[in-house]
Amino acid sequence: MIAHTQTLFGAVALVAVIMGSCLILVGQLRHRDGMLTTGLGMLSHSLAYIGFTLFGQVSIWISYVLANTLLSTALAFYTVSLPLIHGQRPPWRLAFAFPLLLGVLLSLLIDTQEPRQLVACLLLFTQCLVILRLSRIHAVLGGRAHRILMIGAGISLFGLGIRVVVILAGAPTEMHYDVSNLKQTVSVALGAATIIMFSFGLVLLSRERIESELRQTALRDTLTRLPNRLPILEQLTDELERARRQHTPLSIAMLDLDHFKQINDSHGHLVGDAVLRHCADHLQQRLRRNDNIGRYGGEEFLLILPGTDASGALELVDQLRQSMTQHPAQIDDKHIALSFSAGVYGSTSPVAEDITGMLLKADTALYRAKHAGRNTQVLATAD
Ligand code: GH3
Ligand code: MG
Ligand code: MG
Repeated sequence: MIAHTQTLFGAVALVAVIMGSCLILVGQLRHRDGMLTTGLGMLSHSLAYIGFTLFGQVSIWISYVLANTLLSTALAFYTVSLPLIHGQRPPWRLAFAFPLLLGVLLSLLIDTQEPRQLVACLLLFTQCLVILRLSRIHAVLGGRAHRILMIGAGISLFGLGIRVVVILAGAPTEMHYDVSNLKQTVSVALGAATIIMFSFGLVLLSRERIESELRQTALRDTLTRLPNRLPILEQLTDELERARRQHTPLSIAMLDLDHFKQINDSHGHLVGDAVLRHCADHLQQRLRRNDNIGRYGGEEFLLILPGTDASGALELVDQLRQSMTQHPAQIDDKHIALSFSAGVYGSTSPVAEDITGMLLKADTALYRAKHAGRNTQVLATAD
């Protein structure tokens, strides 16, 4: 099917202007989440296509030089949107150097045909490659939006490739914007697909980024930056599953800081908070790579020690406890001595275990450690 090229350009421009305006409204004129720049990209894209519809009717300065510069400006806006969505500083100068260069080169080559067309294709091609690369770099872990952006950039590269092949094959007039043929129809349709995929991909990327941020905030304790109760218990469930499958031992330890109320009472809650941060950092830095730690409660931490039996766990907790007593927290000019008590439970046959039972045993052992005078660890008995 061969469509009337300029009507097709006009239809795509209309779609782009509607989508761009919606995005600008959603972005509320703030460019922090990348929506404003994405919307401006769409508007620029649509203006470029309106310019193409006027090819042959107005001066070539408007329908070719200005229109292609606007198209390049649209790609520059998409380029800066990617880091903006991630709250990073975008490469403004690099991104907008392309339309500037394109505008200058096309002005210089205005009286030529193939060189002018090839330069436009080459610069737009490079911009799509930059978008392709940035889409990879700025992918959200586990997200899919970057794939849509990469496909969009790929489609655009393909469309530009068609134009280059036709121009190099000696038929540049076939790619004039007022000529209707199958190659033009395909090329403009690919341009439309690019606009839709870029806008959709960037909006989706922004959503994925916000969701990932919310997930992080919900699962991380804001004070200590450790996983909070929910994720550390999920981790325990996963580790228990793995230990069952692989028939490996699994140990846990419940740690509770000694006389923490006194620290709050003598130095105030803010210092208490700083002490908690110190404890979390201290413990985390001394754990092995496969071990996990989470903030289980106020000043209680849960350690998960995969592949470790009871005696190994007891030894590790003893080392952590000694190291904690040897390193008082230094908050402002205060040195605050610290210790913890711990209940340790290790299982060599995790098949028969469940996490509630394991936690109960570790907690009972912790209670005994407190009663034994604190600053010690007690190994839980299997029953
Ligand atoms: P014990 O040796 O028996 O554990 O004595 P303790 O004083 O530590 O007693 P307990 O564990 O019952 O008290 C914990 C205290 O920790 C009470 C609470 O005010 C304080 N706490 C809990 N969460 C926070 C926090 O986020 N910041 C601060 N500053 N204090 C906290
Ligand atoms: Mg305590
Ligand atoms: Mg406590």
